[in-house]
Amino acid sequence: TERINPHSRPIVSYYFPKGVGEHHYGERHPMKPHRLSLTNALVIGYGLDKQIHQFYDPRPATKDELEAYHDSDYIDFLSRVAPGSHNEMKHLIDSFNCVEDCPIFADMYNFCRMYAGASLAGARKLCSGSTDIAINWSGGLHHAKRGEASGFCYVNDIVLAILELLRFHPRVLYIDIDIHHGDGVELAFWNSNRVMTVSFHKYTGDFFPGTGRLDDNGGGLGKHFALNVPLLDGIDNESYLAIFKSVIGDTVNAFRPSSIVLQCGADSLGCDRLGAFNLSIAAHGECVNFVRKFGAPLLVLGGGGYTVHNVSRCWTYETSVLVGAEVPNELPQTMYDAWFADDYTLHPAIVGKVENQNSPQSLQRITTSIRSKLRYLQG
Ligand code: TV7
Ligand code: CA
Ligand code: ZN
Repeated sequence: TERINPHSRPIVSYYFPKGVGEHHYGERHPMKPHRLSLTNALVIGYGLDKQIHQFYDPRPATKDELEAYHDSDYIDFLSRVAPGSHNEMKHLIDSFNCVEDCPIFADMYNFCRMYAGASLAGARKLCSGSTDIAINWSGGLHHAKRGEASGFCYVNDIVLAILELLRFHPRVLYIDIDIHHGDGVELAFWNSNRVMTVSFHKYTGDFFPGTGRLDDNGGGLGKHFALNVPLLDGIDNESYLAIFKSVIGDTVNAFRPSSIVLQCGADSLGCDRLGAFNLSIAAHGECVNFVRKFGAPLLVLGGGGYTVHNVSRCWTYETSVLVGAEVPNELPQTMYDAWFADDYTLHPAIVGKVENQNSPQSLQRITTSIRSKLRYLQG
């Protein structure tokens, strides 16, 4: 494992709450926290932990910390509910949307405290100026609302981390490459001109959560400070990278963020169990590298990703990109070898079966429209 460029080594802090990967949403549920254990094993297997300045087991967030954004009656409920308390709490369970997508599972509240605690610790480390990049693959749960769960997300660690960054940073840019719209983060900062949100996502009438139109751009003081890039199935590396670099390059130029939060949902990879984009791990990682190169204090988070063996490869590769290390394509041996028995490489051929539904014309129209929206920021 060798450094690519020893002269541009950022200080990288990595947050892995011990035990976070042992939680289970349920047998048939697509969200598998186990992918976090796989990722961590690969990161250590490659020896990347030795190139990371601090490898933390952060403390779980407290109730007060969660209530910096969330309603206290909702956090009260999360702290009390347990599998089996269904009957007496049926009404509350429904009203906080803890059904189907967001089931109540064993130790759920601690799971939430762990992933939120890790994002908060990363944000605080960035605020203190003692790290350049903070990574929390267990975070990035972008759908959670102030008073309810949504889309596998209970607590919005991203909003909490951005609120923390805002104590020291005048302008925070949030970028979301999960295939789903980052609706919870957009909503929290809809009226703010200090947080600019940019989400790339699949947008059709019925794909979850159904929001994130090109012309949804914030309100009040926050008008023009939300951007949405609605895409269709099958988008390939070349088209995605072109639109990503154009939109993010223009946004950084116009907004001049003092720090950046990047949600790296890996359900935008080809062959995802829920998504149908067609990105390779290399292209997903190129988005991360493009953002890294702006050199702004950077909080990197996980998110979705439902083909577990590819998600952990992707986030391992992105960890190597962020520390500036080159790692061999052959995977290191870990206790999870059986998961990677397909070909034991970091970059397997991910052959999506979906053809690109995005025409060059439709992508050009989006790029041009966003460029003109950004002109409002300069004024
Ligand atoms: C960030 N898609 C989260 C993405 C959240 C997507 C959805 C499922 C799903 C849930 C299951 C399950 C599933 C195979 C897939 C309209 C519904 C349809 C629940 C069955 N299998 C992120 C949320 C999305 C739960 N929800 O952005 C238990 O798919 O489309 C919907 C809503 C109503 C509820 N039903 C699904 O990636 C982390 N859910 C199997 C068991
Ligand atoms: Ca997104
Ligand atoms: Zn997603």
